[in-house]
Amino acid sequence: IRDCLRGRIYPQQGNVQLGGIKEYADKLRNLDRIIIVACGTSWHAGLVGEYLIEEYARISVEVEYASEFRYRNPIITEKDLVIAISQSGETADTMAAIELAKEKGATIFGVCNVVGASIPRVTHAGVYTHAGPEIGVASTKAFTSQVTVLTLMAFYMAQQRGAITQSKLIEYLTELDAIPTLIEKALKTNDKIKEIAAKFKDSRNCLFLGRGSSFPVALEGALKLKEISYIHAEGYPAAEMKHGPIALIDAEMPVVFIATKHSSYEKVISNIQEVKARGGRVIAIVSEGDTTVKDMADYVIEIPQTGEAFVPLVATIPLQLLSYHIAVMRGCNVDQPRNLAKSVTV
Ligand code: F1P
Repeated sequence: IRDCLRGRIYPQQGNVQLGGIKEYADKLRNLDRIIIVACGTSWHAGLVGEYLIEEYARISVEVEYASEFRYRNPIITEKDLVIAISQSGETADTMAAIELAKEKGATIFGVCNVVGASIPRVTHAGVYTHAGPEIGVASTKAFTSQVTVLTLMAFYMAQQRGAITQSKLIEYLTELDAIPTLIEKALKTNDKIKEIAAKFKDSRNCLFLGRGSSFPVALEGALKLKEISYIHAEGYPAAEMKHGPIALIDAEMPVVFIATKHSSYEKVISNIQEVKARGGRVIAIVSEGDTTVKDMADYVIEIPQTGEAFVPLVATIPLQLLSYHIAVMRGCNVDQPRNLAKSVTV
């Protein structure tokens, strides 16, 4: 994230510098709709992007699985902006989605990690995440870097469209600059997470719940657990629990909540109570100093306080660590999970 931010923001001036897309400032000012296409973890980053862009820049966003989008007949016009997100920059489904959107005249931005990869070569403009090479197959730092870039893009668009005051922007950018330090703090929960992992390593299923931009974080937490430990896991918006997943809850079903102190905090607390009333075991990611959830949940992991826009960046860290420790305890190869390829090029 530090590499991602370096040289890109100047909080004193309140100016978001995104070199790769600045020639498109006019287009961004007059845009009605953005379509984000991506696969896997990158798709989850796209969902975070949707929350942020709609919240701050007030542009309507659709987030599509590239693997599905490419085979249907979506409505795309030359007025649309398509943002393609890919760590490797080689994912065949994302490439095909770009080609389809390009044929219909849309402008394409890329958010990729690998400089000179196939996707950045076919986009009109874009931003590199500069996350360095990812050793493992499952995306980790790629996700946080993609979310960082999308956060900057949301602020850039908000600034271009006059949807944010200059003083608010400076406040947000200053906060964003402090995120790497907060993540270092969040990493200190490692030993505690290892203890929690030991309790849940033999689970057969796991549910991840969050609201707002913590919903994609829940999806990503579930995907990481599936990918590297082969435990069946589902991510849901916490509000959706009562529409189905609640039927699954019993003492054998760990439920991981992202329950930080933000706008939906009270509602998440009600969801935790609903799970506890059905005998479920709760692991909650909470804001530092929280005592309310601590009294309800079986285990809490405290992360530093952040503004709402930055929760996905910090709350993801303990979830990645949880999956990592569970996978190691189950004897799984975390770098090379079975059946998974780093770049899915077919
Ligand atoms: C997309 C992705 C990854 C996943 C795995 C398979 O890759 O689904 O999110 O962890 O490596 O590919 P990319 O387009 O972001 O490179």
